[in-house]
Amino acid sequence: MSISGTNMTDLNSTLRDVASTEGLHFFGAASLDVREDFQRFSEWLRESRHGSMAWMTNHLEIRANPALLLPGAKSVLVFGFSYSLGDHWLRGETLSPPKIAQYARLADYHKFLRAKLSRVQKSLSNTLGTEHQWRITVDSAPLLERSLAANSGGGFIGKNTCVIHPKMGSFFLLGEILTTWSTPLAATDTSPSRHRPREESGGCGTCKRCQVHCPTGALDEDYRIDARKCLSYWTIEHRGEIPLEYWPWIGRYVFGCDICQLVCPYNRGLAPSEEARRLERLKETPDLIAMIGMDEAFYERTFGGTPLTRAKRSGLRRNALIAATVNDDMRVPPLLKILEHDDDPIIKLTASSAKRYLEQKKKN
Ligand code: B12
Ligand code: SF4
Ligand code: SF4
Repeated sequence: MSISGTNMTDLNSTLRDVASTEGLHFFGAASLDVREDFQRFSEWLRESRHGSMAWMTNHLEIRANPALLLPGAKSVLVFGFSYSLGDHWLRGETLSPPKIAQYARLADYHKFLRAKLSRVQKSLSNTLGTEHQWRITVDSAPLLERSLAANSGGGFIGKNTCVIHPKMGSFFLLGEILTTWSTPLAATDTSPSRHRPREESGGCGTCKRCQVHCPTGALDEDYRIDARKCLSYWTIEHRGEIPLEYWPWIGRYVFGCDICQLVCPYNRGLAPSEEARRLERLKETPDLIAMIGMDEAFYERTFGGTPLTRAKRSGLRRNALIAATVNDDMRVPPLLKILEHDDDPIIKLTASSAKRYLEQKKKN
């Protein structure tokens, strides 16, 4: 078969080489038809499962029809970037001291993954000529990325709602290239499998480990999440106070949460990805008291260029204050007197709640 004089087998292998050099473990192509999943998404919004993420209700017409993002778009190329740093779930794990989710310990994927996809796209343009239009998105447009990934053959959607590749597990990030090219590319793995698949073809079967281990009951229905109960939502996306019922778990995960993936059999024995190690920025959780008291300079120096900036300085100080409080850090009580007069209203409120939390704990 030939497209603009290009042999498809050659194109697939060129793309495979470029993707592999970039540390992208998978690519596949899909049509832009996500109507069925858009119905699921609309239902999810109707039930207010998005909590305070009001931005999720914007641009619904694009989520329903991704072709609106690029005039004449016919298909999408989906890429997966494996980011495992080798975290594992140990039986009876306490996860103390407080952890940061694996993806967030790397440089900000919105930037490095976009740069990788940009190089891939250039190589495609070089091969195919200039007749096609392209648009790169990495969690930057209102797309149903998991649906597109599953449609491209990049994996299946698990009961924890993540896209899981049968051989690579679920610790990968997604990026897309929308194109006016009606691509006939086949789904392709670009790197050798890093562990033995549980099932060649994937699927959850009767497993429910993620639902059983989610500490807050956020995976209350198969393949559906209630973000309002998810630690990742509270520590990353939510602006404002965090209800006390979630505090004990923020003492385990101060930013994001990986529990429903760490317990998944598809991630068992997953080795760290070399490219992820290269992009690692935070090797350990910074001292919580230093985080609570951090000024702009400390914040920029420590978290600048990482996904943690999504929570802003205020959100990170709030999370650190909660984690230090529930972990009985002796430095917290004297600090609360100062924090109750902090310039940031969220810190003021969290400090008052921390005081109540500690008083209550003393009584019990
Ligand atoms: C909002 C959001 C969140 C929210 C809500 C999570 C959620 N599950 O919806 C919060 C803040 C909680 C969150 C957390 C995390 N997120 Co997030 N998040 C997003 C975002 C921006 C939108 C997701 C969305 O539309 N949710 C609404 C629900 C309804 O959609 P959905 O879960 O994608 O479900 C679709 C399919 O599952 C399908 N579907 C629904 N029901 C059913 C039923 C069946 C039977 C089937 C077959 C399909 C199906 O239809 C749905 C609509 O398309 C995407 C980026 C993007 N633009 O897609 C990243 C994204 C999903 N997040 C990602 C990551 C890495 C995470 C975290 C791991 C980060 C962390 N360590 O803390 C956690 C994982 C928590 C979890 N179990 O999902 C990655 C996931 C990669 C992957 N391998 O799946 C994405 C794709 C970002 C990226 N570009 O890589 N996230
Ligand atoms: S990320 Fe954590 S809190 Fe959220 S669904 Fe998974 S296990 Fe539950
Ligand atoms: S833990 Fe089990 S049920 Fe959950 S996503 Fe993994 S295989 Fe599916």
